[in-house]
Amino acid sequence: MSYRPMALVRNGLTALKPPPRLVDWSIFGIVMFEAVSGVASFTLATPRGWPVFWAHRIAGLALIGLLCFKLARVRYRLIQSEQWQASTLLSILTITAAVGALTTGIAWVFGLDVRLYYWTLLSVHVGFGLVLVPLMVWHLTTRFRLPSRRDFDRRRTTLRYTALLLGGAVTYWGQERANRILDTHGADRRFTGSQPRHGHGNQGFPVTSWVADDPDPVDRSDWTLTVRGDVETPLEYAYVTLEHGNEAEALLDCTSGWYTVQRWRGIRVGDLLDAAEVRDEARFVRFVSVTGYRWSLPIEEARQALLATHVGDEPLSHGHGAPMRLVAPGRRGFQWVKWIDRVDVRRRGDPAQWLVTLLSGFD
Ligand SMILES: Nc1nc2c(c(=O)[nH]1)N[C@H]1C(S)=C(S)[C@@H](COP(=O)(O)O)O[C@H]1N2
Ligand SMILES: [Mo]
Repeated sequence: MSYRPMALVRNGLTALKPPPRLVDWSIFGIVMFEAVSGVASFTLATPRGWPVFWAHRIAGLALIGLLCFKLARVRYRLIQSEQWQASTLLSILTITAAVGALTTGIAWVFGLDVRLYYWTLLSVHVGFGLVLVPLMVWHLTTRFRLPSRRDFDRRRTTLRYTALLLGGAVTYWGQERANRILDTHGADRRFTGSQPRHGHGNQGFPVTSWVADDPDPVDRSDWTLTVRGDVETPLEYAYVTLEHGNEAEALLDCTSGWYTVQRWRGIRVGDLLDAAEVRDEARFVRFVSVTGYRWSLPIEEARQALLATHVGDEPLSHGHGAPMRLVAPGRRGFQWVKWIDRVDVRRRGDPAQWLVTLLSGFD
């Protein structure tokens, strides 16, 4: 043991390093955790969901430590071309996806707001994550080894993982401190990671589609809103009868990484349901776009939602969902269905809606 500072750091790191197989399995475990928490985070819009975002960030930073151990171990296999095998390419792709996901994630926390083509850095981060998962599974199957009993010294293993996660937590805390001290855009992020868009009305925030939905403009004079399903009185409204309604301020938080607070105007879903005389057995309200894109809310929540015709005193533009779009406070942007022409009152939820939001717009 030497007492020169570098040697101390090196010895400290070596003491933290779990056995190789455990490193491999931990990397796999964290990547899976990141995938699951990342996907789950897309459905969270209220501050209650913050632990998921924090866990995702801390685990991601802890992953850096594990990747360093791993890369230190396999570096010769990667840099000496005599040692290359078919699986080396897979390893390199896997590393690239992991490093891509980590760097874009970290840059996003610092508030870097560049676009690649038209994707935000956060969307690129998600993209890297989505390719990383199958690569990781494939990579693991080419060199499959279970960890052995010997790999688990209980005290040491606990200590090492505590240190790794604490390291991740402290690093994330440091990142947030740095954001505030340097006053980066990262400091304005919501707990979801979304950055603010401060304008008002149609021009105040971007037009976004979840995947590929992109209908032709809907002619207001041709358009009607239908309310049907588990109701005593199915209804059909023309646009002019819906124009004057309630106002509400609500926050739209898109999973591509921005949010906006706007004043919306339209008709309260609760009023529509009362007019249609909902039957007792009704449990869900499904909002359906002219494109087929749709989302359902539990009926009590739906009552509080708004079917907006206006934003910031302007009639909705086509891109923002004219003639009518859902304003669902407490829900993520992809659930705020645009170009709505039908409201279905139902007894059941609609699991297929998940798939439809992804596929709608593809022919
Ligand atoms: N019909 C339909 N509604 C949709 C979408 C879509 O692709 N199709 N995208 C959703 C997503 S992902 C978001 S963030 C918001 C964006 O609303 P905006 O374009 O008015 O900003 O609309 C939602 N409503
Ligand atoms: Mo979105």
